[in-house]
Amino acid sequence: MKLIYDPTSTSSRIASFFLFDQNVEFEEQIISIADGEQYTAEFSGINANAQVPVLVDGDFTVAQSSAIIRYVALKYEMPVYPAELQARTRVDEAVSWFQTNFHVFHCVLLSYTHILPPLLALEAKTLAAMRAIGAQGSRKYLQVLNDRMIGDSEFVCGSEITLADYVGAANVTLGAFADVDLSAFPNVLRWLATLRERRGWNLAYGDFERAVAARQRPAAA
Ligand SMILES: N[C@@H](CCC(=O)N[C@@H](CS)C(=O)NCC(=O)O)C(=O)O
Repeated sequence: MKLIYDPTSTSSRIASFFLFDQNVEFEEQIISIADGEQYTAEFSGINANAQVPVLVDGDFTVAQSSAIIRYVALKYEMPVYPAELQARTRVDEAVSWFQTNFHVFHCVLLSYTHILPPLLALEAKTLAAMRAIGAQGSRKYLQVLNDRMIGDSEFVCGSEITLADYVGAANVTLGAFADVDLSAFPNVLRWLATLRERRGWNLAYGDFERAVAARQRPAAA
């Protein structure tokens, strides 16, 4: 099994954190989206969207980070995707929520407007409006995550880690690029601290955390 990905990509970190953390044996093929390596004929042949991550398992290829981790969890019958119908549906519900409700506001409108060149090139007024709408939605959904989804639990769907935590971690941490302050969401902070202690964290998030730290380092006088 091979994962084609870029450690600087949010969607890639969903798949890489999951695979490293769950100790799945896989080959890594790293491509640089900043250098446009997703547009080669070879890669576009694998994923017509020209996006990472992609998983290759023999003759089978699958894109979409949440489909990738679901495929691997089902292939190996992992408890991170519970077999029991209602527990499984809770995980599906949370994954879908992170990738739609949460992602649009917290990631696209709020965070990507601080880092993606095509968005940074927009008029200042447009950019400010997008960030403001994003910030409002981000606060609303962080409150839901804090109070209703994590609550007193250790993970998003209860006392055991599930696919939803791997999806959630990548989405929530992206807010660092927009200086999102999580101090009003103590359950979210506790959950992230738990995830940071896991074996797969540094392997998947090392480059990301260094990029965030470099961005926050004060400029030399
Ligand atoms: N919904 C997809 C999103 C994939 C995606 O947007 N990947 C981005 C990096 S996070 C990418 O490859 N961008 C390069 C491009 O669009 O040129 C998933 O979850 O895998």
